[in-house]
Amino acid sequence: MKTLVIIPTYNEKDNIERIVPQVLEKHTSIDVLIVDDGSPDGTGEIADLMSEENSRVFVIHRKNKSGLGTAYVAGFKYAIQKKYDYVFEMDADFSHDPKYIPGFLDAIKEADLVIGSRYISGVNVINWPMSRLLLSYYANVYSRIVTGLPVKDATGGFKCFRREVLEAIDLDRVKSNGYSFQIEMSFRAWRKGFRIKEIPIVFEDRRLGQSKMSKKIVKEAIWMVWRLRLMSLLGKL
Ligand SMILES: Nc1nc2c(ncn2[C@@H]2O[C@H](COP(=O)(O)OP(=O)(O)OP(=O)(O)O)[C@@H](O)[C@H]2O)c(=O)[nH]1
Ligand SMILES: [Mg+2]
Repeated sequence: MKTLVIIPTYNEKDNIERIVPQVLEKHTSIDVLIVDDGSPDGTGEIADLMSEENSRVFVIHRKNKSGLGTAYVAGFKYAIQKKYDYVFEMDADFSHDPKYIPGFLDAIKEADLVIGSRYISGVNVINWPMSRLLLSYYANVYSRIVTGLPVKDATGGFKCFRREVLEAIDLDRVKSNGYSFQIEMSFRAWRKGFRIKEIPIVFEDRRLGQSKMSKKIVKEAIWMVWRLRLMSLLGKL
């Protein structure tokens, strides 16, 4: 089974060089695709060097910082075109520990989408300020109430899709770009009847590099869940 791990990057020079080998060593069937948005810190050049040295590393360059959602959509289209069987979403900043990858690959045998969840056995988040944790936790409660999506960690971004799920979703209609991108992808998969499974992960806050979290991302999520509910009711998803 061919697997692609998509890692979007913006200013991750301290992380990218370390995370990619850790992903590749998990299985010989795994390739990595870095989607870099012209990082001023040179992440894109580092990615190119890694790609030159390793035939399992690929890079997509986009000129400007255009958000996580569209970065993943570009990666998904690449994965579909190259016929990867399993496609991961993963952050570059070590909040998503590559050690969980084998667990995802095991779980995907019985599911179509596997989500690494911080909130299925208590709260598994390390080093987040309480305010950020509460925001994330209640964002999940809110999104579950509004959309009905039966997932405990709908904003989590450590995921593995079967290619069929990505093929079934009209990627050009995926509108959100921040955290709500995660909700939107899972919601669309769920409404199409795909099997979603959550596995527990421990999420650790980044040690290196800067957070790209913003008020805009939170605001987007607040109305996006209503949009999803409405579109689904109208059969326009
Ligand atoms: N290509 C691309 N990658 C992005 C963009 N925004 C964030 N990323 C990457 O997406 C991943 C998650 O972003 P983070 O900055 O860690 O955002 P977060 O996890 O919500 O917040 P922190 O962990 O607190 O920093 C990281 O690998 C980022 O480098 C973007 O606009 N374009
Ligand atoms: Mg992060």
